[in-house]
Amino acid sequence: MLNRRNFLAGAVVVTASGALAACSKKEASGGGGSGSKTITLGFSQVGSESGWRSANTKSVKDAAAAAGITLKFSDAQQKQENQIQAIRDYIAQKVDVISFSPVVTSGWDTVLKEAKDAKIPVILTDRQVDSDASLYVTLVGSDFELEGERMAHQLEKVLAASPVNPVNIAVLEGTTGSAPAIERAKGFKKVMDASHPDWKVVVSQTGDFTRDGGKQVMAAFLQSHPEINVLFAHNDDMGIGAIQSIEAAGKKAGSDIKIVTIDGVHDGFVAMSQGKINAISECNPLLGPQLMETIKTVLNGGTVDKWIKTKESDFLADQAAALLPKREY
Ligand code: GYE
Repeated sequence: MLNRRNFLAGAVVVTASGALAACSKKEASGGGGSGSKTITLGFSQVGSESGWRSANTKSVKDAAAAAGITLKFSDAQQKQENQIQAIRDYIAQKVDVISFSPVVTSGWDTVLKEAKDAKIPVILTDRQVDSDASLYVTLVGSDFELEGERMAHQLEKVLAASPVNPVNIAVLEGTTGSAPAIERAKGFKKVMDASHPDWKVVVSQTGDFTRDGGKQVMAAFLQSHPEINVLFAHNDDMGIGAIQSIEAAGKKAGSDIKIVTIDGVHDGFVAMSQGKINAISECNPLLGPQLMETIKTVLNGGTVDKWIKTKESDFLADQAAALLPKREY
């Protein structure tokens, strides 16, 4: 139950007519049967900022190969201008479909219109944009606001087992302007406002989703706010970086400062099994198979939901050691 991995089968909504079309229209079927045309996908990745991203990149590459889809892949190094350039290159190359994980939510209208004018469908993956929804087909990715809410509920459990008073929270935010940073903060605040007037966010700043960012920013937090006793990091990597600074400051991660993070990557689970991270809310990076299935459905004229969500679980430290060997990323 806790480690559900069966979402891939259930989450893509393919209508009956879409499924039939997928059987009859050979030209977009991929996989190289006689007379079939292989699908070419242009994919612009955010970067390689975290363990989550490495697992996501591997999932996309593996799933494209398994689906017989030709993948043109580019890494934007967390820069929007690089993503816009990559998308323009894919349009010029007349790929069949474009997919990208937008580094930030805003600023995509022009390039998305260019793709639409070129009649190339765009499928967002992982992160949302704030553009008009007519400019993309669907988003395959997680509900980040819900992740923020789930994280707050995990913190409730951590504090119930080991109370602190007052609750002085530091937040390491993800990339400024990115959907996960905006939505996770929103979800967490929603639960705080509704149920925890005693929780106080004493400091909150971006660590750009990187381990080094988490380390540097936490070191500064500890200087300016020695009263911190809880850390909410928007991803595992920043939490792991922060642990280094917490230990360097002579404090105990997981007890002097409770730590809750989002993602559930291997290294996050290792830190949780050592009691240094108290709870993790999972964000599943294995979006590749769902993305390829969605691409085939769309190119074959099928119907998909506007948002194909990922199912995820929550974990507490005492579960980590047993679950670690079974983790897929
Ligand atoms: O949580 C973080 C990564 O967009 C869900 O990006 C993704 C986030 C993930 O850098 O580790």
